[in-house]
Amino acid sequence: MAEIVSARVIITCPGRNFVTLRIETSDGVVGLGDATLNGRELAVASYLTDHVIPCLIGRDAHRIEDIWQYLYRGAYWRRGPVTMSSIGAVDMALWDIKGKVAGLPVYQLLGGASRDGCMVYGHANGATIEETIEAAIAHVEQGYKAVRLQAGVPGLKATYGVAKPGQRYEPADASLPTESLWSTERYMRSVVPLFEKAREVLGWDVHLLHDVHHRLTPIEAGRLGKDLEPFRPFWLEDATPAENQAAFRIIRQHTTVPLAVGEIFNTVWDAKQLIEEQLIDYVRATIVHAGGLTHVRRIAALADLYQIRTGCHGATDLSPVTMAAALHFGLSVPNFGIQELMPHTELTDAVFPHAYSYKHGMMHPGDKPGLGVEIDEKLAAKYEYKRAYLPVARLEDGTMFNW
Ligand code: CS2
Ligand code: MG
Repeated sequence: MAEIVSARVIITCPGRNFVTLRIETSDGVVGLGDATLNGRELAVASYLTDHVIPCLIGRDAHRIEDIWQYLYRGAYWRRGPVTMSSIGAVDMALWDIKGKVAGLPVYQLLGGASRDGCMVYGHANGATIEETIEAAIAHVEQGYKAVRLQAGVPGLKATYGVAKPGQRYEPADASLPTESLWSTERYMRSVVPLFEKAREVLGWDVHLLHDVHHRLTPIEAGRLGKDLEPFRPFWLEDATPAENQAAFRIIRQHTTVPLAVGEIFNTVWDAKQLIEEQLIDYVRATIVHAGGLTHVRRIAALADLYQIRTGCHGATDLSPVTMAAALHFGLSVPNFGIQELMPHTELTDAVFPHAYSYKHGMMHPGDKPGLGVEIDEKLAAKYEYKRAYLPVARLEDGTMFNW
């Protein structure tokens, strides 16, 4: 038995907020879990500190599945991003502990490596098509085999996925939500020229991805997909809001462009119909927000029955602890598709020293026991939480819209 004797939440803001759960056993083994929910961090911190941690003390850290079921069924109020990010953090920390006790990297506990490394995609973005293509060329020169293209939309002041001039992309940009304007018409006119130019300059040996970020109706998404078919996108992401899973039937009727969805999913129920009706090609649910390794493995196993692959979310608002867990999962899961990589800042990497590494367009979690990531608490303590919100979006007539 590895009795849980203490657990606490560490909140730090080395340029952006991260919430980390630290669990310690009676043998002094420490496990870490990411609990970061961009823009709602303190809700998860409180859910863990005030409602979960009291129930963990005295339990056997090795009973990962039982603790998962206890926290899911025992909550009564199931699902949702706050609950499932909290369960995800506990789950990651317990797998970290189990690996450390076994002296094995977590991927070995998940069935061992199914591949030599995890193919990743980077973010190429710019205010114009030219800037975006330049950023894509830079990624290809760094060895990336896959690049996501996001360009500014002519006539719009700001666009999701596009960094402010001279800054890294960080969507949580203000202590109250900033408001951005959206125009589907302007956007729809801008994507085909971007892909046309990209294929002309980059050729066909690099995978090109694009994130629609929940902005289109199903029929608009079908039209965009059809327009992009000649440029063979690797995927069109979040083409339409996915609460209505059946809406993807409309997109499927109009285009063969592969569809990816799910970075905001938090349980398999969010994707069940999409998977069973094969309405998507990649599922993006990730370790922190979808209940940890224990649950994301279940989502991937269901997806595998329908030849759907993983494409885990990997933005900078997921901490290096999630990146580590996602790479252990990605190295082992049979239906791995691709892993998103938005490199963290050097400061974040200093707060979270880790064993994972990038080489020639692939990443590997490393072979340190557990998840292979630590937290430098002394350094973390220097960076106090700073409230930050994701933007909101309105149409040009003022109507609230999807950000
Ligand atoms: C984006 C994210 O990486 C992506 O695919 O959708 O950057 C997303 O906007 C942020 O994670 C929101 O916090
Ligand atoms: Mg996205």
